[in-house]
Amino acid sequence: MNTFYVLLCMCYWFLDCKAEKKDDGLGIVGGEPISITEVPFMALFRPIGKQYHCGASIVNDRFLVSAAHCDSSTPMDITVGTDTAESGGQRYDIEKVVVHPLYKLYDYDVCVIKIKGTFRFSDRVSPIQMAQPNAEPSNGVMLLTTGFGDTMDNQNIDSLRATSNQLLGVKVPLVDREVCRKTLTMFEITERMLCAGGQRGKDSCKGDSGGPLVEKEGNVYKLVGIVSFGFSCATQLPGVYTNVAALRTFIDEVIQKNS
Ligand code: 4AZ
Repeated sequence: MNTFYVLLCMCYWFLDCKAEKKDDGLGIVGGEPISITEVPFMALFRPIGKQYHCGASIVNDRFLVSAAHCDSSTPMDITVGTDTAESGGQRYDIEKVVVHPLYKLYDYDVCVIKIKGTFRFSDRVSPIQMAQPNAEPSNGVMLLTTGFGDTMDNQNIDSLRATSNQLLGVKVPLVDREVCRKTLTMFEITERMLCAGGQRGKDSCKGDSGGPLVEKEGNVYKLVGIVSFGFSCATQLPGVYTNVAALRTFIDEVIQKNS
C-alpha cells in the first residue's frame, strides 16, 4: 500500500515537472523575447484550438506564406497580432492553402495561405515585403528568425518538448550555400534553400517551421527565408530555410490567380 502511494506521488511529481518544462515561457534556441510590434508580420498557423504548430508571415491583406510541410489535413487557422501563443491577437479562418506543386521533403518547402476576410492592419498586424526574384542576401549578413517553437535541442525526448508561449527571436548569419553543402552532407541543399546559423546554441527549431527569416535594411524588414528544416537544432550545423527569392515568382502567381 505504501509503495503504491510513493509511486503515485512520484508520478504526480514527474507530470508536474513535465508541465513546468512545457511552460517555461521561452521558442527558438538561444533567443530573446521579441514584441509583435517589432515583427507585426508574424503569424501562427496551427490546427484550430491547438496551442502550437507552425509560423507564417503576412505578405498582404489576405495572404501569408509558410512552409509546405506545415500544411495539414486537419482544419487549421491563422492568428495574428500577438506575441503570446496562447492568448491575444485576432483569429482568421483559412480559405485556401496552395502548396508548391514540386514540394518534396524538403525541396520547394513553401505554401501560400489565403484567409477568409481581410486583415485589419495596425502596429501589431502588417505585411512584410518579400525578397525580389533571385535577389538573395549576401553571405555573412545577420538575419533575424522568430517563432514560438522549441527552446532546446531535445527533439528525441518528446516528453521534454519546450515550446514557447512567448514569441522569441534570434539572429543568425547567412551561410554560403557551397559551405553549407559541405557541412550538411546528409541533405541535398538546392537553390530553393538558404542556410543560416551554425553558431552553437543559436537556432530555429521544431515548431518554428513556416516562420520568417528576415533581413533588416534600415528600418524595413524583408522576408528572405522561411524556417524549413535542420539536422537537430543549435549544433554547429546551420539551419535550412526556404529561399524566398527563388520562389517569389511562384508566390506572386498564386496571389494573383487567387485575388
Ligand atoms: C523542425 O524539426 C526543424 N534548426 C526546424 C528548423 C530547424 C531544425 C528542425 C533548424 O521543424
